[in-house]
Amino acid sequence: MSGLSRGAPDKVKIKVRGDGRPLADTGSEVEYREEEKAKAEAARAAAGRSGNTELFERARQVLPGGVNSPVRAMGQVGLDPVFIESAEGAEVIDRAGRRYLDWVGSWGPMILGHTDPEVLKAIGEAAARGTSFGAATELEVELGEEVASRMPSVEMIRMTSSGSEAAMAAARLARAVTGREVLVKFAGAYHGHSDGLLAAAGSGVATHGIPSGPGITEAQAAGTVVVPWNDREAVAEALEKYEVAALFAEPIAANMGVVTPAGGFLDFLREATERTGTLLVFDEVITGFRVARGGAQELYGVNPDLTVMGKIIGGGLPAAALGGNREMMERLAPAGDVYQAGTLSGNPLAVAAGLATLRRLDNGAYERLGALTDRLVSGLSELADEHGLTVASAPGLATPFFSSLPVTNFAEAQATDQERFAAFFRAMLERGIWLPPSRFEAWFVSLAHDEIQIDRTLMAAAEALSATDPGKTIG
Ligand code: KE4
Repeated sequence: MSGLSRGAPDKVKIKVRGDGRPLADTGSEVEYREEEKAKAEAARAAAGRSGNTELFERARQVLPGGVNSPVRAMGQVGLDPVFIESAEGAEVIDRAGRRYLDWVGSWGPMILGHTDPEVLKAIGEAAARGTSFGAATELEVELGEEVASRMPSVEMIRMTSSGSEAAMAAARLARAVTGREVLVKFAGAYHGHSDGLLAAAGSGVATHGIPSGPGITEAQAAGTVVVPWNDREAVAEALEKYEVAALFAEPIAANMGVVTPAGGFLDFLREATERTGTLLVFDEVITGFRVARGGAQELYGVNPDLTVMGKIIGGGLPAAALGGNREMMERLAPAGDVYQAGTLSGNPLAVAAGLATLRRLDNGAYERLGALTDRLVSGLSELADEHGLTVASAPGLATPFFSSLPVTNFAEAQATDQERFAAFFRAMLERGIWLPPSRFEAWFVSLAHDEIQIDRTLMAAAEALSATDPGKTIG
């Protein structure tokens, strides 16, 4: 449901539901949802389908924690995971037919929203030609050309099926190119789950408070130096003390919640790595093609040596990539001697979905995404002032932190109020708003969102914050 409210007047309190029906004058979102829940439960029971709880029990028999990726679990917010059955535009729909306004967007790929007709058409046409060949295809070349035309530092890419794989390849290539071994990463940054990069990671590792140790060798752990985000002294010290192959950074951190680089920090990283012969790796799996047409490296005008990309590049299907200049990238087999491979790398369906998505992301799209983000963030910031919170954001990304102090690094993100966040999450879910179930993640804005849905989100947030703010009685 997009376009319904193009240019809705500012600050109008829209009393409308995600499906466009007017909110009953007296009814609150919670009463509406109770009605919907009762109807949906009855329909499900009649259809003889197991409820969410039973399905979760079944899932836990065959999937560790009942999920295939930890961040989907909701134990950390006091719930069983809600199983989603379908999605459409800016909404996801659970198995009981309940619709939720989606601010997760599959953790970033769905920048056009779900079931975008052009993306589905591209996938269908590709599928009709076969789903995987294990051979070179023309579309992969087109996607490489599209990415190289966008990312200032990228002349060539090597595709993988996940961001973790691409980050792992970046580490191996950096070690081969520099002849060095040590990696430096920031506490709270998440570069996927490869052994050398899992130390003090953000995202699901932070969410579940998991030590990065089990199963990782002493050597691997010792080979990774972790420093605080936005800490110039710590970076300078690490680069002086160790022979560092690569420094990994999310140029805008988004796996400790959104934490932007302090002024000049990315320029400092570029200068400090150049000075010490260290490769600078920007992990743009989240920021790439989202914060700007050419990612954060374009937004900040800082060119890394290698770029890790993912999410949007696959348009919702499994695809990711490593990118860099020709000289460095041609060290990768078969052009060079650094081995990297993948059965489904550059899969025709994922490439078709990625190309269809990227080709829609023109300047107008980024202007719209920025305007939608601004509307959401200004509304959240007003509420934050009332409730002693802070809000961080970047184009297409936002995180409300449950802290009255701005968050500049992972330690400060960890100091935010987990219980208040969890209560807020549950109150928003009751009101039909689907948020990332972790305070260490970002809300992902999409082009399928519109002003009415943003205002509905803000209305729900106002209710949810009032209902869960220990310092405020419900108005
Ligand atoms: P994947 O291996 O999940 O495709 O990408 C790993 C990755 C690498 N770099 C960054 C900056 C990332 O954010 C990610 C993955 N992001 C998480 C959510 N923040 C994915 C969700 C999940 O783990 O299920």
